[in-house]
Amino acid sequence: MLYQLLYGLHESISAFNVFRYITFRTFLSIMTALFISFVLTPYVIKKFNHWRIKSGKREDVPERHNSKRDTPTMGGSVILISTIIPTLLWADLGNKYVWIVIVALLLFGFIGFIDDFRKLKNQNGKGIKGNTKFLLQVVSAIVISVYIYFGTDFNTSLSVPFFKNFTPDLGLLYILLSVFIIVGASNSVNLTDGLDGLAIGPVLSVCGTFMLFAYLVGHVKFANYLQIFYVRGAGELAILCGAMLGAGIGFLWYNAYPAELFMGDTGSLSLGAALGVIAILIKQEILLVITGGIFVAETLSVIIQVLSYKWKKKRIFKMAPIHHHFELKGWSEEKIVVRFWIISVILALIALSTLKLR
Ligand code: 57M
Repeated sequence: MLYQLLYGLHESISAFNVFRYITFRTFLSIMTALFISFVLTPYVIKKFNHWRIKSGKREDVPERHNSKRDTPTMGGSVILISTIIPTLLWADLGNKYVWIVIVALLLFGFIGFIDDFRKLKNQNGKGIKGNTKFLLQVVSAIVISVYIYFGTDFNTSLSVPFFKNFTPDLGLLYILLSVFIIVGASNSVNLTDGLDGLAIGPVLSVCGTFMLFAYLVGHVKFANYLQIFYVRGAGELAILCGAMLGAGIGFLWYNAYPAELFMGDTGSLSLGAALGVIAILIKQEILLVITGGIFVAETLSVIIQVLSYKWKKKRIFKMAPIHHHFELKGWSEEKIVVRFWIISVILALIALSTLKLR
């Protein structure tokens, strides 16, 4: 909104030409998100404590988690507000891609909210039924994917990191892949969200990586030079990624050990889905698997554990997702989280190397 307003004045005030630049608006978007997040979060923590919006008792958890039952949850609502407002202020609102990600944030945020709300009401950690939640996610992902396919000039070829000449065209099958990526990313971030700062750290590294990629794929000269797909209009997503980055950093300030606020499913489901949608829109679907490697590892640990228990009646990990395994091995929460962050940063660097190594 401010972008349209201020840039609209550039003919009378030439300095306002600066609002044309995505880089400048991305910077403003990060700053606005940080500001909203730092102002709003302490207030929300106070209110949520007062209204007893607490994460409640969990069963069979590593012992230390019992002290966390009074930590307020649903902090994802602040992340959503601090992401969406700066995006509406600084992005080009005529850009379809920006709206697709906003809709994904809202749809999945709403599913997460219903789940968090149910858990809160029941006070036994039980939210909406697993199947119902999954169905809602799949339906939302289908709506988004079908719109991307039919409602935009979408290129259904896959970009394979390290192989510039291998770009298989999936055609209509792309919708299936897209649904899988969105639902998978949403649930993976949710599974990872079990220790203070554990999910938001890798979300930030993926988001930062995508912010740069969005800018590059949306810029015809850079895209041609780097031999990546050019996606006209995708540069505006850098502004949204910037907002998510600022909102996430603001949230981490309070979610860092010992957490004063959890994001809840409102945050984890929506952030995961948004990262999936952005990966699709900037044509970096496979890169999401590399840069979001922590989410992939957490999910694989659950799949391996469940399969191994079903077939061999034996557990591979002391407990899945894998962060619980390290907890039960006696690692401190801070050590696990910081090490997972370090791995995320390394993965982001590997993702960046794909720009040149192809
Ligand atoms: C939700 N939620 C946290 C908080 C957060 C299939 C199975 C592997 C599913 C998995 C599962 O339910 N995972 C998703 C994890 C919970 O946090 C809330 O939930 C939101 C995210 N959805 O924002 O509101 C607790 O996590 C801790 N936490 C922090 N800091 C944070 O910043 O410490 C969260 C955020 C919080 C807090 O204690 O209360 C959660 O873990 O419940 N299930 C599991 O993870 C279960 N694993 C399991 O059953 N493993 C089995 C098999 C099935 C693979 C095995 O290994 O044999 C664990 N969950 C529970 N108990 N409740 C195991 C122990």
